Amino acid sequence: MAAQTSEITTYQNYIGGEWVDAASGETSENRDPATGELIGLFPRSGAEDVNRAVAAARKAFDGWRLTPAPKRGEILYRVGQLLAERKEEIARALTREMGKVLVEARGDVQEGVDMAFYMAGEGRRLFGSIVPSELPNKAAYGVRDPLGVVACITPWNFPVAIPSWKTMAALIAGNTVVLKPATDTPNSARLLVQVYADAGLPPGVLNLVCGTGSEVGTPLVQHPDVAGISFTGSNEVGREVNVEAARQFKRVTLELGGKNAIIVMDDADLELAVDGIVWSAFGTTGQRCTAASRLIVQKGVRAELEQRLLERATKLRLGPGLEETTDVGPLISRSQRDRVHSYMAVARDEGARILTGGEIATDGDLAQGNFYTPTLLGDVRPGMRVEQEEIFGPVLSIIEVETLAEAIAVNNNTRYGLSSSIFTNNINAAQTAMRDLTTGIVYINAGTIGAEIQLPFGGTRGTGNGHREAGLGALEFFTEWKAIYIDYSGRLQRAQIDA
Ligand code: UN1
Repeated sequence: MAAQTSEITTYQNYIGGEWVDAASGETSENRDPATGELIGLFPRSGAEDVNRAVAAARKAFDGWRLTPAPKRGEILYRVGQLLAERKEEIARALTREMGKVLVEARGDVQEGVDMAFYMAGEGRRLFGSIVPSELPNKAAYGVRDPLGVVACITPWNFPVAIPSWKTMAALIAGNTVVLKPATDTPNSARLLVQVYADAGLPPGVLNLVCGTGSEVGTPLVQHPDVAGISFTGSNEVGREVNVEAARQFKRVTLELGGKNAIIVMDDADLELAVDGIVWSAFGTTGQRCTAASRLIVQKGVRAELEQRLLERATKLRLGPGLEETTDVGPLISRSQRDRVHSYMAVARDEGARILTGGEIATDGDLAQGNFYTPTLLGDVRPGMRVEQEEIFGPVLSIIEVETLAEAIAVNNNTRYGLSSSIFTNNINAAQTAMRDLTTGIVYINAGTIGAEIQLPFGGTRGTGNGHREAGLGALEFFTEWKAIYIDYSGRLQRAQIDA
């Protein structure tokens, strides 16, 4: 599975139940975003590896499809147990590779555990539908069939949770899988795949191919034997995936980010709101699709809330996620850090004010990593780029509004629609918000992050293409309905024609 030279470990793909090098023998470096240290070398795979993985998944499909779903579920239960046992070890590796603070990395793995148990239970349900026939002595029911071989293309910000969401839902439904993890986080995916292998998943049912989007993702999406694609990542790449897949009428689910807002009304519990805002805006260094990057605040409490946030934001401690004292870890990469920073000039040009932060953090050891100071932007108005574009960093834009109706309109007016929240103690305002906020997820008196796996996850508008992950929504995506009619009358009965 891994070859160790003096210090550098070289890791492999997992195809047909075996750990193997990329066909080309090439590798790419994987570095710790907090320290710049080399974690290991991972396969730089290409079309040849994709072909092998898809062939292995195709070969395994009939065996897996015909394995009773409760038995598939038993393997997922073991996956859940092993993930729970290895939680600390995997969380540490995840933090080292992705940067999020350890307490959040544990949550990331826990989300995999939760999904394993949830989907394992679905192995004894996978409900279809039984309906009466319009004709006598005839039965009618609908069952769920797997799609076949599916591709799961996953991002770096939830390197265990999101591969778990996708693969577990796909597998319980009887699909076989090729998993392509983000180039920045192959190690977390490798550890997850090892858990599957140790839990007894048959060879070829789940395959891991590491590499870039253009070298692995594209041939995977284009492969004629891949029936469905579940993709989480950027808007731009999601569009390409969708267009490519459309050429072959493939089913695609896309999760492409957000520009999520927290609304705070004059009557809100401000202390609670501050906790929710800091957690949602700066947790995971703002690198969640669900992160709050806008605060829409009613006029009466704007100044006070801003002041309280300023106090909290300036106290946040930057550092490696493995250190207990760290509140905010690094950004994933230099290029991401620079991209976040480029928004400061944009903000200034448009007339926003940097209340705190707005700088690349370079004090002492921070210079080795990709750290960015938690940033509050004041005087932001609807329509500004910092109010509309996903920044994916620790940057919160503060927008003042007069009324609930205005707050809801500002929230809804972006190209994304993933998560939103409102802090209020007015039941009518909360009820109105639940009805009128047009995001896929809505929170009352909580921040925008922290969705639980038993409900559908996803959003409206540019956040996706209408599908949902997690909960039962995931099974809708990973199964094909088959309607079955059984005529036991012994004669020809014509629907719609015979009385
Ligand atoms: C993501 O950022 O893509 O709701 C996933 C949350 C997490 C999942 C986020 N449970 O914040």
